[in-house]
Amino acid sequence: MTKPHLTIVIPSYKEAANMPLLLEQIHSALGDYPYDVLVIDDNSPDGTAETVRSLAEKYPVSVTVRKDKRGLASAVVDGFKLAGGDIVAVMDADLQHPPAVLPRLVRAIEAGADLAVASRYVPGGSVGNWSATRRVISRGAVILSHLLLPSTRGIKDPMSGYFMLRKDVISGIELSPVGYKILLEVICLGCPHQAVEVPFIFENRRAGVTKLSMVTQTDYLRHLLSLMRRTGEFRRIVKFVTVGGTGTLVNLGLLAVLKEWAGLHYLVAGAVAFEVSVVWNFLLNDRFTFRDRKRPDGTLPGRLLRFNVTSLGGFIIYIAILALLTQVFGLYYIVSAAIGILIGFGWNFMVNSAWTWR
Ligand SMILES: Nc1nc2c(ncn2[C@@H]2O[C@H](COP(=O)(O)OP(=O)(O)OP(=O)(O)O)[C@@H](O)[C@H]2O)c(=O)[nH]1
Ligand SMILES: [Mg+2]
Repeated sequence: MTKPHLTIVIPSYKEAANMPLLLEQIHSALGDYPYDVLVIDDNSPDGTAETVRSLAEKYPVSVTVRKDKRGLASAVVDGFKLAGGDIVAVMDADLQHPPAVLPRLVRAIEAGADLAVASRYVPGGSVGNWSATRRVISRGAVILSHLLLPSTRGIKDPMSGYFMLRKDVISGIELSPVGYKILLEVICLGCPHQAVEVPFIFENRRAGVTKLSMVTQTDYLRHLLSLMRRTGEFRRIVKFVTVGGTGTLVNLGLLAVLKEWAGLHYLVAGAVAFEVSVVWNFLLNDRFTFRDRKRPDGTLPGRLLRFNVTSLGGFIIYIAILALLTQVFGLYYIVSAAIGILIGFGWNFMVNSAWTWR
């Protein structure tokens, strides 16, 4: 059986000094596997393109030179468009992404994965000798993406710049490189069916200097927001807040009715009103906010039970604040209840998003 052709896309800017060793290492790593290398260079003044052209006699490599410096992510997107292989890999030019990992990525794809990520954050992988600051920023960035973009949660290193995919993962999707974390776009918009991670150790830059600065940190936040918008996660938050608003009205209305007309003690009325609004919120969120997220094994009563259990924390907060503000601070009980609902709200969103409709 013929092996699917692999195209390796390498964005480059001022990487002439790294090209000979990079191409040699790729070649010896892949042996006789059918591949070609596509360097997307932004008109580097150090002769990167000329160096690559001279190496084309020895290796299956070509270079596309773009007239102006449009950045790393857009270079990768252009590379995707030009790549002829059924499998496409992306890696840096500075040997921080060791070519020796390529065969393991290929094997993962051959074994059925449609996305194979070279990962610094699975056992066996590491960020090498990064400073503590850079480690913390990188970890924080991963946590933020897991929190805000649910489809990245299964991947420990969604920020990696070193990965391989089957071409059909990205065919027909509109990649918009706001930041330079192109893998985030691929995960969130390409919706790979089977993503695996292969450990690697992030090496020191071989030659040349870094091109990415702190500006990229704000780019990263803009990128996350843009992906939240494009994947519908923003709309989900708006829906959750809307449902919460109606639940609050149900809660406060019922509390007033039970206390004023039925004559219940305000804490008993509050407890009943709370449970009714919990079920109310659950049914609306289940049908509306998280409709796409039901797990195959989850049944409605099962999710309702989870929702009740997770709302227990909110319930305790609510009753405590209702009693405290009314009894100790002398607030009108409806006002105390409204404040209690508000404070339990953020907690409930986090827990339910992470557990009930994971
Ligand atoms: N085409 C193109 N490639 C770029 C641009 N900026 C960076 N690159 C390439 O993208 C890859 C990653 O850039 P680096 O500067 O190594 O970024 P980094 O790895 O986060 O930083 P270091 O750890 O300091 O190397 C390298 O292959 C760069 O040559 C650009 O504007 N255009
Ligand atoms: Mg680098």
